[in-house]
Amino acid sequence: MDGPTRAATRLDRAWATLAQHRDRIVSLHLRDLFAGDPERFRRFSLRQEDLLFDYSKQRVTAETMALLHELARAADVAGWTDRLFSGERINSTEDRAAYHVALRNRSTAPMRIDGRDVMPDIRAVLERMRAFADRVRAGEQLGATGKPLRSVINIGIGGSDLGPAMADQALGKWRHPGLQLRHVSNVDGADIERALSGLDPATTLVIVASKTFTTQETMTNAASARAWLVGRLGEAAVGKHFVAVSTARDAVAAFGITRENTFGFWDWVGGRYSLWSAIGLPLMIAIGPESFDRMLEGAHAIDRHFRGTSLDANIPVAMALVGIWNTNFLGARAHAVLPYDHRLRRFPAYLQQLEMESNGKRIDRDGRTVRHATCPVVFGEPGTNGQHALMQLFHQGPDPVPTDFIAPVEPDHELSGHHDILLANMIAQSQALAIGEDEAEARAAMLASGTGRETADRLAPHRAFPGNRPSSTLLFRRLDPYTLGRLIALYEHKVFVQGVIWGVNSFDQWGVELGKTLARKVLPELSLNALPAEGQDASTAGLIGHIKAMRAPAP
Ligand code: G6Q
Repeated sequence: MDGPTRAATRLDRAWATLAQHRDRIVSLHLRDLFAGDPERFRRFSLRQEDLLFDYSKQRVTAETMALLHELARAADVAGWTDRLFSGERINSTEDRAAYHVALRNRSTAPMRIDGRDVMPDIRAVLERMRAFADRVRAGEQLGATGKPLRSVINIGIGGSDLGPAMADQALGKWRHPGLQLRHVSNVDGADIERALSGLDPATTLVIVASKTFTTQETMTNAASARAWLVGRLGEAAVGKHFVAVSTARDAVAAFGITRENTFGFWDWVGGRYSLWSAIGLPLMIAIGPESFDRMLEGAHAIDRHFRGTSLDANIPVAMALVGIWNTNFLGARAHAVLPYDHRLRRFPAYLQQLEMESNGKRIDRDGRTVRHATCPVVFGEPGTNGQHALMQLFHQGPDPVPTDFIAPVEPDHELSGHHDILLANMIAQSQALAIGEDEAEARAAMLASGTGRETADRLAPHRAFPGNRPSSTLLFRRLDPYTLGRLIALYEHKVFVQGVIWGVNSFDQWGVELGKTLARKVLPELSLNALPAEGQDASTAGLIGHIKAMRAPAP
């Protein structure tokens, strides 16, 4: 047998062994697992500095984890991790490296792509970002009329928006008090209208963040912002009020943004992995270069943990493997992320892109259809809000929704009472999901509180909680830039490991292309003067026709 065939056989065997194991333990209830092992929390929780990952409420045994580790070995997670960290072109469909780990490399080690160390370029851009951010923060970056720039609008979408927007909200406490930062992503004019409203163009800095500088939404919003500024301050003001973050220098220059105001990055930085690059500029302006550095350090600490820790103590590996177990062996098709920290309320949306754009694939790296499920639907809401909305389905719906609970042990506010209530609720939710309450217990509780027997019998099935619903809990001391960096990097590496095991390229996103092409065709057909749409399916033609009919002036 040659090497690749041997590896494929080993992988097939690992999947098959796990399936047999699942059949043997699928009837075990988390109640029994906890009752049978007082040490379960210790056995199934991992630590990195003050960060705790508790996966004891996952439906796994020691044997499950051992078999999942064998799956990771059979899929060559270690080899792929080496390729990730050595700048190989692992994004095979775009023939690029995926080298976000270099962006936050805080060591003196070189990081090479094709033999060339990229660290000097990374450090040079970071230095320019720091100098610019410091000037804005100090009120030394002046607009066309000589006033300091005090409002910053970041225009970008997808990877050029979600990271800075999420992190800005998460780290509001670190934000410069004299600056306001707004984020615009949607091509819906309501978004930019809201962002510009009430702003004085003379004190506004617009950051156009687009790797390609061709994205329709971003360029449309940038043009509107430009028109808004030029209308009030004149064409010559553009150079003082617009900054670009992009890899496309020529397109940036054509827009009228100077080289001095352009912050570059590289094709090996994927959009959804780009917060660590110049895409983080609005965040750096808001929280300051030192806090931004702390975020990079946090991510780097997780890079070291991921790379240097054995499979059985490795948090991103454990996150990935329990996700694979839930998706591929227990049949879960959704995954919820519930931050019990209101500042992290955009974190689920951020992870939605990270996970679903990376691993929402059905074709493997070799162009074949995958034989197993890949990325589940990822969604979430902050706790405790979610408890009063979507969690009904988690507790009593027919299908389990594996859940990640995330919380800081210490709050960053002085209000008494709140934080313990928050944490108590989070712990109670994971307990209710895991342990549940059967019909007999529900009936007994009703009888004890004075409900009549007939009513108790009738309501017992409605009030029972089956339990055995898996969740993990991530706890850390405080939410600060360092820890936010760690959290993001944990999920990045989780996604990476899952992509390796599912055999997909986690770093392309061809799924967004067809819609873009079709939108270009539909756009002119919406014009009132356009002839009725030809070659469109009946629904598309019908919708276009309906919009035009509603817009047509009354006869
Ligand atoms: C992310 C994707 C995508 C991208 C946006 C914006 O990984 O590549 O979300 O970030 O489409 O692209 P531009 O930065 O080129 O405008």
